[in-house]
Amino acid sequence: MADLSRLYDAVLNGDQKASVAVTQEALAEGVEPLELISKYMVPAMDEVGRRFECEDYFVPELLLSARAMKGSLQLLRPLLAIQGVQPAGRVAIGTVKGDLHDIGKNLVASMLEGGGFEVVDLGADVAPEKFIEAVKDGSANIVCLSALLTVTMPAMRTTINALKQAGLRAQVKIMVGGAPVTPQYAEEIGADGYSDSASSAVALARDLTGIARK
Ligand code: B12
Repeated sequence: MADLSRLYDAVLNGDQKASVAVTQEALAEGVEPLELISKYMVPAMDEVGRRFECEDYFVPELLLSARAMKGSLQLLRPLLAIQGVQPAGRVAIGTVKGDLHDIGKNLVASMLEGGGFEVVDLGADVAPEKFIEAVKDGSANIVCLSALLTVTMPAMRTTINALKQAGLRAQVKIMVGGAPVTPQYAEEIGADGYSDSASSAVALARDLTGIARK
């Protein structure tokens, strides 16, 4: 049986080779992808954040940990998607302008795909106009906004206001999330919903689109 604490250590130490190897081993042994993400990878990133805060880690360490996390997620992402389900809705997702953090956003995108939603991933540092275009082009009925920095949270409000000004607000549900975002903030900026994790994001998207929870 693979020692899964090695996955935690690999992400914490920014060792992509090790994180990919343990992920492969664990999958071969039938460990659930979600267990790897929620019990080992996300807690490791939380610890990375704590170390960064007390200046034990600096930006290069953050980058290495992010790279290790992404290496494993690349293997897990396809497994989070389930087959043969009618699209439950179309989602346009992105990290807001000025913000480069995309790990949480990618996780939410994968989980929504796994939950049967069609997802258009606009990437990170996404200007409001790009969300508007995506809603117009692909008639997304859900827009998901992610922000990890307190200084980029206001870009969520700007994006929502831009959708209003473009006359598109009524046709989409808007979900927001990211570590510094709170339910109160979501309400204040006029979003339809907030969730603090990728798995609860699926339940929220289902609630907002009127699809019964599974
Ligand atoms: C990795 C990382 C980086 C990497 C990002 C790599 C990448 N490709 O994403 C790099 C090195 C680039 C980086 C840069 C910076 N970072 Co940084 N970073 C982090 C770190 C350690 C982890 C973030 C992460 O990936 N978490 C794991 C994921 C899974 O969690 P998550 O993003 O919160 O997502 C979950 C939920 O929030 C939710 N969710 C997320 N989005 C959405 C969206 C919707 C719609 C919903 C419903 C849910 C949802 O679901 C997700 C999955 O469960 C955090 C610390 C932390 N613990 O958060 C700091 C942190 C976010 N960074 C910080 C800072 C200060 C910076 C820099 C300014 C550093 C610098 N001096 O240059 C730059 C800013 C660059 C920029 N313009 O964006 C601060 C932010 C402080 C603040 N409150 O503003 C933090 C909190 C570190 C700290 N403790 O000080 N960073």
